[in-house]
Amino acid sequence: MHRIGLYPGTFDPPTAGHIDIFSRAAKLVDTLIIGVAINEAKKPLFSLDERVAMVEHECANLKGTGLAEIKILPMRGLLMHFAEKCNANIIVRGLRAVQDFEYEFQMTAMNEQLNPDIETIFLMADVRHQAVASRLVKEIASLGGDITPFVTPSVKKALLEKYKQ
Ligand code: COD
Repeated sequence: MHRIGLYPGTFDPPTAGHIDIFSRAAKLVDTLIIGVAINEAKKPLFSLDERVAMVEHECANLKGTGLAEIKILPMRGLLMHFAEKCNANIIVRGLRAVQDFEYEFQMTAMNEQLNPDIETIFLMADVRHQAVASRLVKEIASLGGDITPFVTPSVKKALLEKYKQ
């Protein structure tokens, strides 16, 4: 069976935690689709196009490694409709601390009822990246703190430019 994994997220911006999950997921599937959600509800700092471009950049060295084929796509509408359109058979999510569990549990249980043939799997990042969250990275950057440990130099530059405006 050709395993097509869909890792959906807001990636506002992609962090060391997301990148860790990209490479773990790429070892498990034949094709990894990273679905960058429009997610108006979260009022993203970066536009959809900016986030797709950032994820493309963060995945550049995963491409051509002989692991999964990697595709980065903008995602609008319902996750499960998008997953069906992509022929995904696996949804990949990351788990950080206990507080993620409630949200992920509810989302998975409801998605499961929308399409029971698509399995959701959860991956944990390396211990150094487990606590990293886009929301806190933005908060630290906006208050002039050093975000070097949490994002790559190009995401750091993009964040600093946003907060300079
Ligand atoms: N370590 C491990 N995992 C991490 C880390 C880390 N440090 N940081 C983030 N993650 C994981 C998150 O837990 C999540 O699983 C994934 O990476 C993406 O995180 P975010 O924050 O970028 O993205 P989310 O959680 O905002 O994405 C939510 C969706 C956009 C996927 C969701 O809202 C959605 O499906 N929207 C479409 C509409 C829909 O279908 N709604 C019904 C849902 S039941």
